[in-house]
Amino acid sequence: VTGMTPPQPRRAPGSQHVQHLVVGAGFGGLGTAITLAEDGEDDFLVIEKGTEVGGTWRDNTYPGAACDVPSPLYSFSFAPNPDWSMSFSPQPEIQAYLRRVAAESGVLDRFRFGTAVEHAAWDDAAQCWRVRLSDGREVTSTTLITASGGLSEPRLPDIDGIDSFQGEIFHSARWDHDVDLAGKRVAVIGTGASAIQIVPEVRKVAGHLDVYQRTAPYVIPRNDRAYTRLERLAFRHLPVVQRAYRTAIYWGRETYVPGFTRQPRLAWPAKQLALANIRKGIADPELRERVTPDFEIGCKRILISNTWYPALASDDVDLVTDRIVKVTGDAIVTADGVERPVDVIVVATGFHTTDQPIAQHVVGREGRSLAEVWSEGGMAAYKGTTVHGFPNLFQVVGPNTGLGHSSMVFVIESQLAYVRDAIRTMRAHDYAAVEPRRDAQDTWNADLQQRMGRTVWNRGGCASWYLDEHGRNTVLWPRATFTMRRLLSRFDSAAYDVTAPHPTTP
Ligand code: N01
Repeated sequence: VTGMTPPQPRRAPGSQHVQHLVVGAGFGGLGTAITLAEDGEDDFLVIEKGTEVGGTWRDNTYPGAACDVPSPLYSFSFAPNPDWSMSFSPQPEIQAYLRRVAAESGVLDRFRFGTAVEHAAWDDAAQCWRVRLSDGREVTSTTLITASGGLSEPRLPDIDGIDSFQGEIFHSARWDHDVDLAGKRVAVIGTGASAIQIVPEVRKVAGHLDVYQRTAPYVIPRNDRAYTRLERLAFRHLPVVQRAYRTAIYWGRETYVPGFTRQPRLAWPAKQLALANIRKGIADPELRERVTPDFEIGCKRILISNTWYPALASDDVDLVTDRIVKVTGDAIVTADGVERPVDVIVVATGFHTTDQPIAQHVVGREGRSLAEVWSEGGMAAYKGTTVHGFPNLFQVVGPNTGLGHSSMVFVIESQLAYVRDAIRTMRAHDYAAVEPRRDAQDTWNADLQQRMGRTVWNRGGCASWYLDEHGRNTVLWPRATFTMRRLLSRFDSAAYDVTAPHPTTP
């Protein structure tokens, strides 16, 4: 027999069945859709709560939004982008790229925008996912492929009185472009990757800017430049040139960064670069001291900017390092008792990372949600992609697949190789369901966590969004990315319980 036997679920009247239901239309969801179509797996539906493709690159439109991964690494390998203008791409170019790839791939007719997955439960009798959408419809599917993003749900700070603020307030990933910042007193809370891009831009228009720093980050120079006309011509007409850039950057990063996460002495040059960046950007010794990090470099994401320190050093910007104790109707109050009036608060406080919101909505074979299962020991999956107790669930950018040093597009393509081989295997052997065995998943995670213990992320003396409440790093991949690619190159059925189709329809 060849071909997954189509399940014959009990359906609600008017419900639709598809072979594959994909959640999310960012790099992950779009890549999944294109891959499925390429394999002739045309019976799929992509559910996206936003109004178009793009994911994080659609949502993050704040001033200065740009990628901190070099452009040549930031496209699908099957769709290089000849249009990059800079060595680090601004957000509008990435969003334009994703729109173009989506339009040219011919898959958009299977995307349902403006719709969210409210509930997805595995029906063990019918061997399918039963999914309720926000538009009230029910869809059943053989596989559920979540590509809802690791950095998609804003994390709002729990600050006393913040709800009583009478001015404008919004998260960095939900920028309110209707708010005119010209001449206003603006506060930016946070000093992560988003804030360091926002502050230098907002400073140019705001009347005054207060930057609230809880932890000083390491910031190294951003070696950004516009590509020359010759380079751009080459990208367009000689794709091999961009491929060569891509290979050189990839291997340059791969040979240095994964090693330095485990060997502090290898991090020394990066630390010197960051400290020199402070000296170059800030003359005042007192301010220099306040922006100097007190943990090992690499423990948190290393940021890149040439404009962050000069912005902090400028007269119209104050760096506030006293803890925020409350927000009033028109001011922010810090632990030293100072009350700073403010018209607009930009909350650049990051995302829900170790508590993925999609996990609350996905319910497995035993009637428990992913969130419930993960609340016991933290996020865990097999090969970052499949989860014991959740048959035919595939997660693109699942637990421990994040990178601090290279491109998530590489990770996504590695995972897609695994997912497509899983689907081929299911078809070839007529499996109705595949589910990683608990022992395989446990062994995989024990190895990951053992490796993690040796990295700067766990022992570098910082609190970061990589660590969950148990202090486990369930976000990052602790090995070289080519190792990930190799380990995900084939679907390993031996690690799975497989189910033959039910002979009769329930
Ligand atoms: O978020 P973050 P982000 N009171 O979590 C502070 C990617 N990204 O949006 O360090 C006061 O890093 C918090 O302080 P602390 C990239 O992977 C990529 O900036 O926890 N402060 C921190 O300073 C990145 O790592 C690009 O002590 C509070 C900040 O808010 C990830 O997104 C661009 C607080 C949050 O920093 C997230 O970056 C932008 C509170 N209650 C982002 N709560 C690219 O260029 C939090 N903070 C590709």
